[in-house]
Amino acid sequence: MKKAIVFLVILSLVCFSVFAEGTREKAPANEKLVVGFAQIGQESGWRGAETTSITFYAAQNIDTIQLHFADAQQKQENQIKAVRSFIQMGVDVIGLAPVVETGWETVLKEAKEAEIPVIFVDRMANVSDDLYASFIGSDFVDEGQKAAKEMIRLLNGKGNVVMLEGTVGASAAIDRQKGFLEEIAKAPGITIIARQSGDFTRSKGKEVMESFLKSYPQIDGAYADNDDMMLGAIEAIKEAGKKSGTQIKTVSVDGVKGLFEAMVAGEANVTVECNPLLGPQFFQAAADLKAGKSIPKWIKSNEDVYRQETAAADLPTRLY
Ligand code: GYE
Repeated sequence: MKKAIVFLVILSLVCFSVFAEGTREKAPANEKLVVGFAQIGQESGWRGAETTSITFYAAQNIDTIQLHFADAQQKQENQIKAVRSFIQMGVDVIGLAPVVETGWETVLKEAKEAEIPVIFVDRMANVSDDLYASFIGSDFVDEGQKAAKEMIRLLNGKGNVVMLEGTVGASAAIDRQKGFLEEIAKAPGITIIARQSGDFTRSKGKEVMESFLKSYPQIDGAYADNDDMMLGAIEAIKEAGKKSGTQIKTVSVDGVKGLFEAMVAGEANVTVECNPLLGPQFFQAAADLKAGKSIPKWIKSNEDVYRQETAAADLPTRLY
């Protein structure tokens, strides 16, 4: 609720900057960096942190940045519409967090024809190099590998593991699973007994875990492509009368505060960090592109692994 209010306040500041055009003293419109951002939705705490990072940065730099922000409610068709509207507006740069990897060629060719560079933020799309300027985000395969190493350690290389998977077709889900499965295969004593998508949300994570618990009497470990699904899964485990963090070990990705709280409570074991605070890097890259500078094709985030043992000390330092 508090997060939603903060988000609305920031959004209204950004909208104000858009609607206040012409009424305030400012640099001529063409001197401002005009950016369109096609966000996925509000499916997770991570996503909320990313949106706040972007809208807050724009609000803080209202004299030099004009942001048009669209929330696609997790639907690719809405993101495509948003990108098209940014092209029509003639923005300087488009930021796109592609909900899934495929299906972007047509709209990205339209952006290219209009000579508007596109930066992928946090998720990748499966397109040729000439259709995007840069990808700002994490190495998801590496995150999956780190998660698997933690799971192998927690289970001493032995046991039944279930996987709660992110949105089907999303790069963050596909690559984390790839890394996780590659690495977990190195522990022949571990069996993946079930895999299902919980669409990166807490409510679906809970539903998926409920069905796993009904079907499989012996689950030793649960891996989730994001913390929100794990938080839902933890509720399901508790309601089923089992103990997460001890009877069922947990490893998930993101590093949101809620998961640190669950670790402090002894109900979760590990989170692999994925940094959502991409606003500053995104606007810097957009400004560089507007200034005609070249930027790296992949601007990578630095990330850590956090365990239950240090969670209480780490929690106050967490920014999202
Ligand atoms: O891990 C998840 C979110 O694309 C990296 O999307 C992002 C993922 C993140 O919904 O929580």
